[in-house]
Amino acid sequence: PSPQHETPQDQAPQNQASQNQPLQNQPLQNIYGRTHQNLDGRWHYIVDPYETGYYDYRRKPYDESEKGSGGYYDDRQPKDKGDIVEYSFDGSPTLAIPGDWNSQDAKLEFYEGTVWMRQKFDAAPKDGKRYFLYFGAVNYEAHVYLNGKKLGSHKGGFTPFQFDVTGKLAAGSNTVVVKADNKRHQDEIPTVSTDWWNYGGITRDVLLAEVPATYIADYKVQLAKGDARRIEGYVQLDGARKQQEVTVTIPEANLSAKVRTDANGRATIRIPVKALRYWSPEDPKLYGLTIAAGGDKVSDRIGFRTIETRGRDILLNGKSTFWRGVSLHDENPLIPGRLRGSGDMRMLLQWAKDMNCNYVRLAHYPHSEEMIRLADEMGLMVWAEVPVYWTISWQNPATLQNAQQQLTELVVRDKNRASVVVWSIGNETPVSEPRNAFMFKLADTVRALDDTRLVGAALEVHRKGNEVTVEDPLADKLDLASFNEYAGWYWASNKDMLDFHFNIPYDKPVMITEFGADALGGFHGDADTRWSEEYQDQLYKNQFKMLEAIPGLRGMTPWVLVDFRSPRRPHPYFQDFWNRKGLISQTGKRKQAFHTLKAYYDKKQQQYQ
Ligand code: GCB
Repeated sequence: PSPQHETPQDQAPQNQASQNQPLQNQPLQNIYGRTHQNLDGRWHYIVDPYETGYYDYRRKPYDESEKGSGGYYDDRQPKDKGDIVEYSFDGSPTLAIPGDWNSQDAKLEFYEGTVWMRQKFDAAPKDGKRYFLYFGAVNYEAHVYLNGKKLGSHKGGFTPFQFDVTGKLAAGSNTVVVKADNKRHQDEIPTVSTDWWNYGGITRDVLLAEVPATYIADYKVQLAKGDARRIEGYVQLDGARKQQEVTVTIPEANLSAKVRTDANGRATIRIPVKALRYWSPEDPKLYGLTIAAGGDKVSDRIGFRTIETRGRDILLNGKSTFWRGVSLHDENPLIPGRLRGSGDMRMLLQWAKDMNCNYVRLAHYPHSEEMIRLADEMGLMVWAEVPVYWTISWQNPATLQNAQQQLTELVVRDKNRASVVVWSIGNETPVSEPRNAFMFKLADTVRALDDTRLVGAALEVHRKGNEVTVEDPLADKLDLASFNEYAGWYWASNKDMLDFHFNIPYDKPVMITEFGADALGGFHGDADTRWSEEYQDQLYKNQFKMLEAIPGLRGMTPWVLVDFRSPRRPHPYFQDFWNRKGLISQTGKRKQAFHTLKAYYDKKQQQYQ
């Protein structure tokens, strides 16, 4: 049984997707390309720190009792003047959805617990159609109720899920209630300690999708692994009549294919190509594509490119590249809060482009589908990651399942995006036998799901005297020698960091997934004064000297594009609960090191022209 995604009726076996079957309740591929109604907007909310709306006074969940009611999801009104109801969504305040709650109510800035949210919407369900209620992301555990009945639950704060609501929608007014709980737990993914704000709530879109009785549930259309001359993929139908003719067309490239799905609704696609404009950051060409089958039809915009490594080179469309990157969180510092729409997302990605980046590390968890689509369109390669971060419960099988589930949900969602070049299975996980076994399984999981992209992880370094090296059996399972190193900040300083040198014992491209220093924007001192812009700037200059001496250096994603909120950073003057390693300050102002990194990237671009 799946602890991550349960429905009352049936439960999903894990990792079905790797066996070429859709996940239970797997979201429709390309949800934005479907007929849908948007349920975003103002949702009434009730803060419920004791979970009074979920458990009765004997701590039994109402939704597991025979009556299945009594909880806040009933959205009950007093029957008459003698009736007692101790909650009311009507008259309770509202939150903008999508949007975390922490940034919308001062009382909730540090809150971790349960909040109930309610939205009403009108529906006109048609006979012969299927309906899905889709959530882009809810952090962390969501229980969802439609018209007082439970649809199911989902764990994992950054990936989408949906419920089949065919036959459950009322003609006219409907009520959806979500219980979101962002409490941290040791056995969850992520675990109790991280270095980012634990924003709670419905942080991405809520949509009601309508599809025909037989519908295109999923598809993959990408170049075959390392083969620029062949498009390869599949179409997966679901619903009433699974055996259908499927037409795939890419008109602008003069390509099309007709295939027939089997009894399981599955068809393989293979299309030979002669001439294509390959996707790259310099020319982020996307082709319009249409898939039609069994009365359903869906359109997408897809880029085609190959990505592979050869020795220490990374080849994009066969050409050696240097990845001029930066790391970023899903946070708008100007709110501050989670990104609320494509305007916020464009702002961050444009800041990266202003630094002459061709690449971003979307740390430390899946960012939104819209973000990846923007990267496709704007020409930024993407490192996509799951929140397997620091001290995970390596020995707990349910925790492993959870990590595999989140990884699967990420790959299932973004597998058609040319911008995604690396799946990252974790960050700074400390080497030990149980950890190695856990991480090896994640590497196997992701390779079984998608063999057309690189697999990475942000590893750690070890120091032996003045030598800095990577000693991690996980490195053998990865395509990149990728690691974080904090020379000059957490160890050594600007004065002595250049006494160290790197020795990276892998015949693989070296990718520095993090380095950095805190600087409070506008605070000035000399290059030895911690927290000053000058210190950060000098550290970047020293880093370039050290890193340039690594023979296999093929890219980096310094930490981090912009200052971000973190409960781990309480210093009253320099931090005030912000991590200050941004190249851009909390107010959007560029620090000195921004310009230094840009100048370095301009040079690297010339070198790799
Ligand atoms: C790291 C982590 C990152 C932190 C950063 C820091 O190694 O991967 O999440 O925010 O260091 O600032 O300490």
